[in-house]
Amino acid sequence: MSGAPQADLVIVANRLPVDRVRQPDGSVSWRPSPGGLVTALEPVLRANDGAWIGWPGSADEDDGFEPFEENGLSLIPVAMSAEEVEEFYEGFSNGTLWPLYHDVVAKPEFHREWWDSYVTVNQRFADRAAEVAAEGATVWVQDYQLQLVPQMLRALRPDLRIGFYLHIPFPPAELFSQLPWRRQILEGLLGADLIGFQLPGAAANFVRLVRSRVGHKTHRDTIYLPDGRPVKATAFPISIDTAGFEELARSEAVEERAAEIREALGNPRRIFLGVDRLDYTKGIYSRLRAFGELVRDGHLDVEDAVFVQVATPSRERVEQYRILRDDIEMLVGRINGDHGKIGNPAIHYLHNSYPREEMAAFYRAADIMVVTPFRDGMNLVAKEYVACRFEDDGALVLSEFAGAAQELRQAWLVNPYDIDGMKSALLEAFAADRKETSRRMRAMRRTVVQHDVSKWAADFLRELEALPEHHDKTVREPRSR
Ligand code: ADQ
Repeated sequence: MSGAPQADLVIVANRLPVDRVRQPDGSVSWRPSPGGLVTALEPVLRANDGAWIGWPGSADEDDGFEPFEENGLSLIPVAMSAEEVEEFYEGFSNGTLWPLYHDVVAKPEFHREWWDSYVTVNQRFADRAAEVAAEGATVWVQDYQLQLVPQMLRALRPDLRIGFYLHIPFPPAELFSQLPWRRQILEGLLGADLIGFQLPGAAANFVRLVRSRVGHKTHRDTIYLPDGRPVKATAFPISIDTAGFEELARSEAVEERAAEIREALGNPRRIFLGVDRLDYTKGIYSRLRAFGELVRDGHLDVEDAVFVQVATPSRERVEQYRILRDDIEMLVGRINGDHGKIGNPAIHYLHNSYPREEMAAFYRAADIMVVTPFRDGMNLVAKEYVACRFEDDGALVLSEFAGAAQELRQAWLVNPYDIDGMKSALLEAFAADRKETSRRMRAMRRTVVQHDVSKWAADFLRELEALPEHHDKTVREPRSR
């Protein structure tokens, strides 16, 4: 392919780590949208002539889709039409797979046109990866939007080493089996040499499904395909840039901003904080209800305790997300109307996205972080909070259905379906003394410091390289970090 680099390491993800912005004069420019994934992968991409293939986030097919360099990274945009955004992205990815993989918390919709679009767009990503990857290169495909890419890519380029990582849960067979295209998805994933999941239980669900639905032989975490190629399915719990967050949290600017936030909230005794994408899997409504009842029943006083809920706008064109937003905003209005006082609303609700510095300031200002998803692959917010609490203080109330609960055992673990249980946990965390919170936080901090996102990426790539293979190139370690 003309102009495209020949990369030894290729990341294929639904989104590029930049946003495509069309200027008023019609020209196209790029705005970085940094996330944990790019922070973790940047050094290893640089050391391996790496390239990142992804959609730049706006529907457009015309121009501005040539490969380009941004901060020394080779970025390769994949275009999507408005119809594909609707059918592939909002439809099959977020209306079918997202609810199905999250315990059917919402009802998944099955539409054959959505599936057709999923196949078409996956093929486009696979074609692009096949053009860009050097002979024997490593290609790492990310997440539920691209589950067919491993098989499609292997058909085009059997010389490649292919990894896949699923950021969201992988459901039990009883739920996955509802999917009319279940076999195609399983076979799509089996194009990879290594399939990574957040938790061992998810990997086990996958292996069991392959055995029962596709009929391949399996032994522990390995699947043996009829042509003798083994596929390994195993857990790699993702993490965050722990040192980066801690450094931010220790900065004077963030410390000052945290004090400002506390001051603006009236210096209450305790600040509760929720930070989530506005998504029905995150359990925002139930947690606010639990807090509202504690205020209503006089267990908490709005002069002592305040709840700050930061909700990032998300998937706003999808009907279920619009309804969720209305429901939450109505609840916040009702709780504040019934129990707030002048200058002391019970809940501060912010529907906005913030820079990392502001997020760190929120984490520093909060005494009790409340993370209560009904189901979550990992939940990075919980880990970010822990990373920012370098004085070993602060309490974490965490849903047992977040992947993070398997590592952060010392949190106040709750069942988000049990409103009374959540109320008790919120009260316990509210009343906990410094000795108790320190004991818990110290242990959690050890986990998050030892397992950061660089380790996650290195562990995955090392395992992928170690698998028996027919390739000769290996991923080089970054020279300096
Ligand atoms: P998400 O569902 O998006 O991720 P999460 O893991 O919590 O959930 O990550 C959210 C990220 O967005 C965090 O880094 C957080 O700081 C940031 N964020 C949230 N609200 C924000 C705001 N208002 N402004 C700015 N930033 C905000 C999916 C899966 C998770 C899995 C991750 C990574 O659903 O289970 O942990 O991928 O694999």
